[in-house]
Amino acid sequence: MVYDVSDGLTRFTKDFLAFNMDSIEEGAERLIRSGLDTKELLSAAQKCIEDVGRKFENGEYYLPELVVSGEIFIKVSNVIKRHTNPANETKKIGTIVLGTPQGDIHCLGKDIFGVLAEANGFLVHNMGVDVPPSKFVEKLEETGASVLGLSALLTTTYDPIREIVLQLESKGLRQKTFIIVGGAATTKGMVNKLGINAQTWDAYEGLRIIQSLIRDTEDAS
Ligand code: B12
Repeated sequence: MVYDVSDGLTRFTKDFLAFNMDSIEEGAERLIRSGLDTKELLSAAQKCIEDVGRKFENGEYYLPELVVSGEIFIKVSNVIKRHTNPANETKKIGTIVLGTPQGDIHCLGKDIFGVLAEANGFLVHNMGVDVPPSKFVEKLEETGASVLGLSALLTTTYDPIREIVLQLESKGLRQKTFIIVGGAATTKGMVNKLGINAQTWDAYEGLRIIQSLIRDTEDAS
């Protein structure tokens, strides 16, 4: 029987939402091998995990379901990573310091963005999760990176982001650093509110924003 990508995607979504841990990776792999774009696979997985998040918020699901959904997402991420070609150039086009600020331990979206950025020629310093503001500032000073990528899944992460901006201002580094945030807890409104440069809910869009920034900087110099 001929494999149909649309049917495969429906099955993938069903398996994800039913927490069928054993069939997810194989299903995702088959979808990609049959021509589905990694971007579409990421979007499908993101929709599923957001659905789990909504059910958690409604009280239908509890922490164990949240944990399992994260584990399933990691399996999908592994497939995406396997099929994301690394950049050919040895010369890096820019440097990004990346992390999830203090108090927040969500890492899935940040790590996917990091993989995409590396595959597109950026040097990425992924600092992990629960990173104190001063550590971000130290890393920016040490590496001379011009981009700071922050991931925020909890609304409480606003305070550490504000603190990062303040510390960069006091060190005279704010103007030299392009700050982009992503993750479910972020909104476009944060750009003005927190004094950052950009926001996105989509790793690919984030990459495009940073790439056009690099192009603009090169054109100006
Ligand atoms: C999975 C999950 C978990 C897992 C995380 C596993 C892991 N290793 O990361 C676990 C179980 C650990 C967890 C814990 C908790 N969670 Co949780 N979690 C989720 C869930 C369901 C999915 C998050 C996720 O990974 N999404 C998939 C990724 C791919 O999406 P994403 O992060 O948005 O990333 C995409 C883009 O935004 C972008 N992006 C992301 N970061 C960046 C960064 C840059 C620079 C760029 C350019 C782009 C970019 O690229 C990605 C791909 O396109 C969300 C629900 C939701 N709607 O998000 C709740 C959610 C975030 N969690 C929530 C809560 C409350 C918690 C807990 C407090 C629960 C508890 N009682 O303990 C703890 C928090 C612990 C802590 N201190 O951080 C709430 C937050 C509510 C709020 N407004 O603050 C949510 C929204 C669920 C809900 N609806 O109530 N969680």
